[in-house]
Amino acid sequence: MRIGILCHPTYGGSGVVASELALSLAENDHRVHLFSHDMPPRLARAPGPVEVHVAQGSPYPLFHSTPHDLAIMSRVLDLHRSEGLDVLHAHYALPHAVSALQVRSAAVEAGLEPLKVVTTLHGTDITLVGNDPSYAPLTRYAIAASDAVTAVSEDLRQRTTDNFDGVPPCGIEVIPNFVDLEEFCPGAPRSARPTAVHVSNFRKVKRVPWLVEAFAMALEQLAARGANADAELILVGDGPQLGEARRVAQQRNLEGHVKFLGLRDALPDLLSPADAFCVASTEESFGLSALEAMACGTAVIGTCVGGLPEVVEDGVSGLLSPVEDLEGFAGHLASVLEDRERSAAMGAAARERAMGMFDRRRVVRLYEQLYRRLINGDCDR
Ligand code: GMT
Repeated sequence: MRIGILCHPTYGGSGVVASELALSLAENDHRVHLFSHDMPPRLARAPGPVEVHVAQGSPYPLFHSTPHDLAIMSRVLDLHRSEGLDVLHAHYALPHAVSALQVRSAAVEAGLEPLKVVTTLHGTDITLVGNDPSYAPLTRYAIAASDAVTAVSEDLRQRTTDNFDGVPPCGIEVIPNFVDLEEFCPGAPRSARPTAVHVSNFRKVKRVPWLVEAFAMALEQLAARGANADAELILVGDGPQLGEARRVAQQRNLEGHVKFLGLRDALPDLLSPADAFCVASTEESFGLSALEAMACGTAVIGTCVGGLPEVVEDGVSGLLSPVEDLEGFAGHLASVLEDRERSAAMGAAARERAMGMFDRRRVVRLYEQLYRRLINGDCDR
C-alpha cells in the first residue's frame, strides 16, 4: 500500500506512535511517506526506508504565525499527484485530520486518484484541545468526515462518542498503542538504590511537581518505619512545569534524591534498572511512556485516569490510585521502593502484559487490516 502519515514532531506520545508505525509499515514493504513541520526525534535516528517530508511555511507579513500546516498540505497534494497515495493517516485530530480531509477534497476536484483518510485520536485532541469551544466544531467535522477513526483506548473512544456526535462510516475502532519489545526490554540490573523514574513533556497535565511532593512523602514514610529511605527519583524530559518541579524538590530538601536529566534518547537504559515508573497525570488517554517502562520490566505507580487502567492492571503490573489521593500515591511508591522483590514481580507481570496486548507486530497488523478494508471499499459512504 502507499501510505502517507501526518504527525506532530513530538519527542513522546503521538509523534512516537506515528514514527514507529511508519517504520513498521515500511518494514512490511509498504511505501511510506511521513509529513511533519519538523523532524520527529524517533525517526531522526532510524535508518531508511520511510521518506520523511519536513514541510515548513514561509513567514509573510499578513500571517500572524507561519502556516506550516498549509505547507504540509501542499506537500502531500504534490506527492499524491506525482506518486499517488492510497491512505492518508492523520495522528491527532487538529490540525492533521483537517489537513488530510482538505487534501482528499482537493484530490477529487483535481481528478486525481481518490484517497482514504484515517484519523487516530490520541487524547488531548479530544479531552482538552478538541473540546475547547474555539476548536470543537472543527474537531466534530474531522471525526465525522474521516473515512475511519481510531482511538488509542476504550476510554478515549467512549469520551469521543460522549462529546461529539457524528461518527465516521467505519465507526471508531480502538487500536491501542504499541511497543517494540526488542528495543524496550529488561536488560540492565536493578539500580543499587531503590529508584523511581518518570518521563514526560512536563506539561501541567503530567503534574510533575505533585509527583515530587509524593516522592518526598514516600521517603518520609520509609524513614518513619525504619526502611531504607536512600531512594532516588529520576525525572526525564523538559517542559513548562520543570521550574516548579525543581522548586518543590528544593523546598523538600531532596538534593541527592531527585535527579533532573532533561531530554534523553536512551530510554530503555533508564527504564529497566528502575523499581517503579511513575505517572501522576490528571488525564492520560493511554500512557505510552508507561507501556515502554512495562516492556522494560518496570512496574507502574500511577493515577487511575483515562485509559491507563486498560494498560496497567492495578495490583498486577502496577498500582493505581485515585487522581487526588496524594497520600495513597506516596504509599504505593513507598511500598515498591521498600519491597524490591514485589516490584520485580510486578515488573515481570508488566513485561508479560506488554507482550500480550501491545506487541508492535500485532497492533501494526490491525492498522494494515483497517487500511485494506478502506481501500476495498468496505466502509464506503
Ligand atoms: O496530550 C499529550 O500529552 C500529547 C499526546 C501526544 O500527542 O503525544 O499524548 C497523548 O497521546 C499519547 C499517544 O497516544 C498517549 O500515550 C497519551 O496518554 C496522551 N496524553 C494524554 O492523554 C494526556
